[in-house]
Amino acid sequence: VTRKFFVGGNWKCNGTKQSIQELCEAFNAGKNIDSSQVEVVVAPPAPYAMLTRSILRQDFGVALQNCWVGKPGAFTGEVAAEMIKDIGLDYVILGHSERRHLPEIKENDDLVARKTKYAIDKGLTVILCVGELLEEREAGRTREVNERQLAAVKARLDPADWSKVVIAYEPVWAIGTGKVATAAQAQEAHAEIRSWLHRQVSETCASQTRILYGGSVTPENCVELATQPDVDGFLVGGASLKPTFLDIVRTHE
Ligand code: G2H
Repeated sequence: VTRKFFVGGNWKCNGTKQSIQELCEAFNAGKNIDSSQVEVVVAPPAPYAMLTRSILRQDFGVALQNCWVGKPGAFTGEVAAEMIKDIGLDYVILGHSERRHLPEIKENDDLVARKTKYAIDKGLTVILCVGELLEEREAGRTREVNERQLAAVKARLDPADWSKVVIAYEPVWAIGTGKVATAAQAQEAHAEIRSWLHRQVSETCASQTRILYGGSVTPENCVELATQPDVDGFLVGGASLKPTFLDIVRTHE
C-alpha cells in the first residue's frame, strides 16, 4: 500500500497579517519537504489565503476551510470553488465539525456532500471531515455516524471522484479539548471507514484513500498515532499555529 502521508494545518478563525507572515516565514526556514513522502497543506482564514500562498514555499499546499456549494453569483458573503482555484489553491476543507455542529452554521450531511461534488468538479482536492459527537460515541454509534456522513457524499459523487478526497476522521469530543483519541480508538474508526470504502465504493478506493486523524494532535502524541496502519496523516488545529507544526509534518520520517 502506498498512501502518501498527509498533514493538514487548519488555522480556523485565527491570525493577523503579522502573525501569519511570521508563521509562514518560520515554516519556510524549516527543512525542505520531501514531496514524494508527505503532502502538507495549511488552511488560513480566507482573507489571508493569497498572502499565505505568496509567502509560503511551493512545497506547502494551501487550502480554504469552506466554500460555496455552486457557481459564483448572487450569494453574498460566500466564496466559490472557482475563486479558490483562480488564486492558485488546490484544496478545500469541507464538513468540519465546527461547520456541521455550531448552532450558527449547522451544515447538514447533504450540503457537505453537494459542496464536495462541486469542489471536485472544479478541480479541487477535498479534505472531507467526518466524526461523532461525545454522546454518539457513548451510545456506541461512532461507526453509524461516520457511515451516514460518508453515505451522503457517496450519493453525490461518481466513483472516480474519490481519488480527489482525503478523509479526516475527527471525533468531536477530541477537538480543541486536549482529549486526544487513543491510538487504538483512532485505528478502530479508521479501519471501519476503510472497510466502508471497500464495500461501498471499491477496493482501489479503500486502499488508496488517505484517512487522517484530527483532534488535539500535537508533536508529542502524533508519533504513536502515526504507527497505526490505517492512520495516513493528521488534520491539526491548534498545534498548526506554531512552528513546531513541522515536527508533525516530519512524523513519517
Ligand atoms: C480538529 C482539529 C483541526 P484541534 O478540529 O481540524 O483541531 O487540533 O485544535 O483539535
